[in-house]
Amino acid sequence: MLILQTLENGVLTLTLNRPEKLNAFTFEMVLELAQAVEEGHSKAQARVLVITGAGRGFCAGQDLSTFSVSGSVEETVQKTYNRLILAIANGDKPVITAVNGIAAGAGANLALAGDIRVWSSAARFTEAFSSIALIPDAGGTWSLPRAVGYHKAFELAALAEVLDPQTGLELGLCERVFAAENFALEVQAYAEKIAARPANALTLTKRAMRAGMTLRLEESLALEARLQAQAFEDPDHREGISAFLEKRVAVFPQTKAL
Ligand code: LHQ
Repeated sequence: MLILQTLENGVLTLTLNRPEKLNAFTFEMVLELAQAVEEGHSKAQARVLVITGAGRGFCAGQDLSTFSVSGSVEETVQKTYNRLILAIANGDKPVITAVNGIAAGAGANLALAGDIRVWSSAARFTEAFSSIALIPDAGGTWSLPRAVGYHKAFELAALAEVLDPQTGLELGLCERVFAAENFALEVQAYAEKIAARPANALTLTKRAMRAGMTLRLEESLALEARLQAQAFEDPDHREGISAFLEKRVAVFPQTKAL
C-alpha cells in the first residue's frame, strides 16, 4: 500500500508510505493519493482530511531513481500532480497537510496545497526543482507567490535553499509548528478541533475563499452573498445562535453523530 488510510473521530488520515525513499512519489503513488483524496471528500464519516508521511520524510518529490515518462510530460503531469492538487483544492472538506519531515520538490508544493498547513519541528522545505533544472510543478507557481509574494517565491525557486520551521512560519508557509516528539498526536487533536466546527460552514468558507483568490472584488462579494444565504439555511447556524443566547457551547449535528 503506497497510501495508508485511517479514520478516527471524523479525521481521515492519508499517509504516504515509502519511508525508505522519504516518500518520494511514483506516478502510481500520486494517482493513489489523488483517488484517496477524491473519495475522502465524499466519505460521510470523514469531516477533515490529513495528508502526512511515514518515517522521517514528508515527501521528497518525484522519485528520481525510477522516474521515466513514456508519453508526453505535459499530459503525465496533468493526469497525476494536477489531478491531486485539484482534488485538494476543489473538494468540500478541509485538508490539512501535516509536514512531519523533509518536503522537497513536488512534496514541498503538496505541503503548500492544504487548506491548513502544520509542520513538525523536524520539518524542512525546499523548492528543489531548479537543482535538477526543472520548474516548480504540483501547483507551486500558483501557491508559492500567493503565500510569500512573487519576489520571495522566485528566490526560493531559484536557490532551492532548505528552510526550517521558524522560517516557514515567518514566511507564511505554515500556520502552526508542533513538537516532533508528539507530532502525530498533536495533529490528530488539532484536526479533531477543526472536525468539531460546523462542517457546512467550513465547506462554504473554503469555496468562497478558494474562488476569492482569483476573482475580482465584485464577483467575490456576489459569491459571498450567495453562499451566505446557503449557510443561513443550515441548522448549524440556528444551533450557533441558540448556543450563544443560552450561554452554552454549540453542538453541531455532525458532531453529535460521532
Ligand atoms: C530519493 C529522493 C527522490 C528518489 C530522497 N527520489 N530517491 C519531477 C519530474 C517529472 C515530472 C513531474 O514533476 C517532477 C517534480 C519533482 O518533484 S522534481 C524534484 C524531485 N525531488 C528532488 O529533487 C529532491 C531530491 N532529494 C534530495 O534533495 C534529498 O534527498 C532531500 C533534501 C529530500 C533529503 O536529504 P537527506 O535528508 O540528506 O536524505 P538523503 O538524500 O540521504 O535521502 C534518503 C534516501 O532517500 C536516499 O536513498 P539511499 O538509498 O541512499 O538511502 C535518497 O536517495 C532517497 N531519496 N529523495 N526524490
